[in-house]
Amino acid sequence: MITKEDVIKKLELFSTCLELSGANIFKVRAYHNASISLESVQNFKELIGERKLHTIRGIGNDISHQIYELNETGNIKALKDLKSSLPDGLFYMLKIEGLGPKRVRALYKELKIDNLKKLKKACEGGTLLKLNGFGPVLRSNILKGIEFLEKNSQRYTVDIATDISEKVIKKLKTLSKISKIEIAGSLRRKRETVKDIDILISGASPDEVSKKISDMKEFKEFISKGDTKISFKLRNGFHVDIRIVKDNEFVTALHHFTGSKEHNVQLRHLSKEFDIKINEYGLEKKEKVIHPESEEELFNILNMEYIPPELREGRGELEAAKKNRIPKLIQLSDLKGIVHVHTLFSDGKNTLEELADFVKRSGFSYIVVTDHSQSSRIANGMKLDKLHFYLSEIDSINKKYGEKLLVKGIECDILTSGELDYPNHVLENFEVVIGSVHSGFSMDKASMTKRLLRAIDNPYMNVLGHISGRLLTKRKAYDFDKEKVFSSAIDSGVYLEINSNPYRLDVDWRYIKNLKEAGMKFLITPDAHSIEDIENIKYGVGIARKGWLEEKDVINTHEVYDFLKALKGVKA
Ligand code: DGT
Ligand code: CA
Ligand code: ZN
Repeated sequence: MITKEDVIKKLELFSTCLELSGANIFKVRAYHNASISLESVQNFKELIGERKLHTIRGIGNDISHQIYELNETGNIKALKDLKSSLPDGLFYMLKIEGLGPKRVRALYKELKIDNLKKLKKACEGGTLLKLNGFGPVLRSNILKGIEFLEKNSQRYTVDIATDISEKVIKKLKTLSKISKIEIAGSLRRKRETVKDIDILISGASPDEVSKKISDMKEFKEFISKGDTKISFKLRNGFHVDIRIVKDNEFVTALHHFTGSKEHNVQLRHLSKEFDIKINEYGLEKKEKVIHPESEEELFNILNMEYIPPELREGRGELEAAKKNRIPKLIQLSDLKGIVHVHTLFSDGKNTLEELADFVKRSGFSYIVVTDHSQSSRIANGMKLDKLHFYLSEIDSINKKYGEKLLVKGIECDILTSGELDYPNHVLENFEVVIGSVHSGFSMDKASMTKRLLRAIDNPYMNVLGHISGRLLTKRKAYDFDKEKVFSSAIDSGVYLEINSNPYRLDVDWRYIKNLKEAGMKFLITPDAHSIEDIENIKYGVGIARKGWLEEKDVINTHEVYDFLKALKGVKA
């Protein structure tokens, strides 16, 4: 059965399409209002089951029948037809901050602009300014938005890349005469987004292997087919680069194609001290070629300890490895608790019971449940009258199992004023309070900084959630004074979330190492809306590793009571 959130999204899309097509404004509003009405409906499942959606104020006969159609067929035909009558480019234009359906409609109707390219031209050429309501500030914001989309739309989030790479590798493994096969490039380094998938293969005779891959029916659109390099495009547009080398070249090639480019350049420079030339085929010393058996050996030859791929970004890892100061990086198995999980109490898909049952079956020992607070309307945030039930349910489940499987948490909105979404006497009832920004993203830097600082001052907030608000490949981070906010958080004992949602992976790993050195502690969380989502923490662990974190830097590596103690430590 379809969820309420799915219906809300579809109705909003319907309203947007109507507005883009220039439909009657009352009709546009009818769909928008219907979606708003649905947000506060508690018994959606019953109403749709009994075909009584029309009893909800704001949902008329037409719309309720379209929702039944959606539920039964997975589609609304009228919406499908309407959407396909509109140029795709309009929907890309909508991704730009400041451009809603009304403005996109005006651009389309008045200036015949229906894609980003034409929009950019109109901004640069000045025709945009002729349009009513389009001034220089908006123009500059639109240009920034286009630039962001151009830079990021060709990159993929790491979850999609991981899934695809696993499928491709599975197929490649069916070929004979392959000795080794490994992911390289940014995906092996656990970057937050990737441009393509790099795969390295070795075999006794690379050209035979290459020939076989070129003949594989599964990979359709080949871009190039060489003896050592094959590139192709998958049906979904994804690029895959495969390199095929001789068996004894595998280690140096793997190191080379893992990168990063900066790391490689620095290592090559350093190897000159040893009179060694390093490239993908081997290490060359006085005309003699050495073929290390492992990456460990490769680094050892250059008088260094092994550097895990995540650290190979050219940000001080070589110096550390020379001094044997590469940290013992955190691993997935170090995590004891799963923090930041939503349930049916707000916009999650599972019940508290199901989570408790999951903890019992999994290798983890507790879950910190953190449903949304009241202002998160779209996420079905909990009104005050619901909280008592939420909290007592958690207690009674723990009692039933005779152990603390579930911890009482909340993901509390940080309002635009910087106040939290519940008063302190309510916040007091939670064991973990994650403060998150879910609205008002377009604030200027100074106001956003003030907002975050005020939230950090709240005595009950323990954790800053997805601190930058970015949605990788989709939405830019908002700006705030990192120095001020992070140092205030450290001083106040507010810890930082590493959110493992593949679209967030927020806080950015580039800040983590310095923050750790300044005394910050972290939590690696899945921000899960279902039990399946919990698996995403592997991506957060990758980010933590990129930030040089060890087990002791991450507090959900503690068992539950020590975790709560660590969390409350400074604040108390
Ligand atoms: P991406 O694809 O943008 O997500 O990032 P990478 O790091 O996977 O970059 P990619 O696919 O262009 O190249 C894979 C690796 O090959 C890269 O990490 C290092 C190596 N590589 C590529 N181009 C160069 C280069 O010009 N110089 C050096 N030293 N190494 C390179
Ligand atoms: Ca790559
Ligand atoms: Zn959130």
